[in-house]
Amino acid sequence: MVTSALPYANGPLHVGHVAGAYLPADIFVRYLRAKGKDVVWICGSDEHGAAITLRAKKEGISPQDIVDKYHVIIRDAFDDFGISFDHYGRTTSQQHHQTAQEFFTVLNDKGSFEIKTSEQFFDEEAQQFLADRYITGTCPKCQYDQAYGDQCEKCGSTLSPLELINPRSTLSGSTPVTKETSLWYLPMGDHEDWVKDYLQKGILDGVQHHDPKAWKNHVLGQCKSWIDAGLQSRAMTRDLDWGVPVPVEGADGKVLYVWLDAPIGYVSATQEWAKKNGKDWETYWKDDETALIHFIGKDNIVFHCIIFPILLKERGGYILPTNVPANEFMNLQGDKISTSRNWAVWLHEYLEDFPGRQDELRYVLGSILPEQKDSEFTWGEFQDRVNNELADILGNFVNRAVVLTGKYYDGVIPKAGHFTPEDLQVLEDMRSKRGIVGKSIEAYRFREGLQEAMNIARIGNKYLADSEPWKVYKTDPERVKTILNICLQIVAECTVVLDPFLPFSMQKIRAAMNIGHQAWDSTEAAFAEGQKITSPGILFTKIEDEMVAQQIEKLGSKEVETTIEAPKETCTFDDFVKSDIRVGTILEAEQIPKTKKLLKLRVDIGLEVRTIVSGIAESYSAEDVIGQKVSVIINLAPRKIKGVESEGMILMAQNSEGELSFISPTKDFGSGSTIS
Ligand code: B3M
Ligand code: ZN
Repeated sequence: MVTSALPYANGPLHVGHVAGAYLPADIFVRYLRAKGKDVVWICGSDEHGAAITLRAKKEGISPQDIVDKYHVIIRDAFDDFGISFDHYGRTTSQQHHQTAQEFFTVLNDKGSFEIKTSEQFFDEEAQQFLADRYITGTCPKCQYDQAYGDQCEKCGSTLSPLELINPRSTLSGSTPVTKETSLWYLPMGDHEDWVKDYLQKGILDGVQHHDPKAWKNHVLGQCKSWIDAGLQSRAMTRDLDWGVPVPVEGADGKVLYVWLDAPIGYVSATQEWAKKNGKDWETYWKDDETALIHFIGKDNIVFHCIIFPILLKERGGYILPTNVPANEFMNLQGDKISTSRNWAVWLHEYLEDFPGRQDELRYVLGSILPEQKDSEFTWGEFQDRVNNELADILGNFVNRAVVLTGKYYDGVIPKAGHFTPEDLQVLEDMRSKRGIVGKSIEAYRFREGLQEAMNIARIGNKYLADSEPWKVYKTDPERVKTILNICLQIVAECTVVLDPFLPFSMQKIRAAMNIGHQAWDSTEAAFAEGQKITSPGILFTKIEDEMVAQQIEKLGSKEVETTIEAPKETCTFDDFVKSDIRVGTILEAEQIPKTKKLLKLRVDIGLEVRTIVSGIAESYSAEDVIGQKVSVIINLAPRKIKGVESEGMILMAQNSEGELSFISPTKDFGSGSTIS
């Protein structure tokens, strides 16, 4: 039973997502299928939670419209990219709601939750309780000032809203009040002992469940620091109107916490798959012989390694994860991937810009997967790897082997004659790779596996160069039959061992060579001598400099989504006209020592010249502002800032990135002109 994290249906997928939880799982599952394992791979859209409702608010459409839109975009991009899920579900499906509610009911009836009434943050303007991404504030652990109510994205700490310093509503920007409500808590502390044994020793219910050494260090490390801090009770319900309703009488207006409902999505999607395929879903979730493997990104680790296992064990009868091979993050072209800055390579856009070239991206991402630490994608490396490795090594080798067979033998695979010791060595080297690659894949070392699989093409290339059939043909045509037979065996071997990584190109080769999809453990010959083959055509064309330049150009350039600040409370006209705002001209400016932001300005406001301290130095340097026309409030009471008496305030426009801009008349108006 293999799962990949359910992406939030609140935006399209980028290469970071792909490299985190999807491409590695696809390689793994394609391999298991070739091994003949009974494997099912499940994913789907995560359609609940604040990620969805906040996005809906931003786009000005309903949450249902948001998930309908992105579910299709995400599903189709996966499909197009060859991500071969057995089933891609969604958490708004009826099956899911039913399964999630039943799961909750069983736990609730068993007394697995503690129902507690307590004060929670509430936004009076929006009339809504605030949790998760609805509330931000300063992280108590690292002081980052944009931490969310459930998690600090800077230091990775998992938080509760009440821990935030300086909490603010993300809906209205206002400081929340507290209001009483009841929540269902999972008392995770009660489970600490067995969770420790399970994660640290791999022991569950007194028996060896898995080998903890097979888990990645960074995964166990994150779990350990969570457990060492003491497992806190965590609320499993939310007072919201979008989500799976809490199936308890009197719990109107309450839904399941998205991190309770989403992982159950793996189960409900398996049920949907089973129904469609005449299978029994319980084989995959309740049979001790089944290994459950979760592919995720590193921000989802504690949910899959601690919280979901507690829920599964409490529910009873379910198996627990055998491994959670989480990946770290992939950066892009020297910076963090960022949706809001459009610093991303979007999967659906790649597929449009590079039609039919899925394997190129699969190859490059597969070579740089962030398996043990963060990694980085650059378009330059993309070009290098496609041109120097895929095209020059793999593509070139396959092409030469097939073309020479066409030229000398009319496309009929020649019969091998006598094998030299070198021939036998090459065949042995080639055959040894299957086992090596298989071991790497089973250990979740996909980069290493891909590298080893590509070595088969390297062996082939070298063999061709060393044996020079184009020269030998003139003197010993019989010998060339053996050489090309061996080359074609190497090509056929590629179609098995590279298939999990490069399924599109391997399929093309198999079709051209008229060979089937061989099982991983098969020792039968891949083809019969005398069989006719055709050319698969050019497998990989080179990436031109211009294409690289275009892609780099595109980064960060599209209309950037802005976070528009919520409107302030209404104020009266009379209040407003009390402000006396004038056009001023900056005459002098100097940075205030030991400050980053402050400039001391002398500003001509027509009536007189004033000293004004202004926090603009991160956007403007002192030299730049001399002579600048600005807007000044001149009737504020004077204020001492860093020992300087400030006699007014410059009005500035500020964008969502925090950058400042002067506001000045677009005609040449003199100092002292009024603004109203
Ligand atoms: N949707 C979180 C994420 O995209 C979440 C994963 C759910 S897996 C059950 O980071
Ligand atoms: Zn933090």
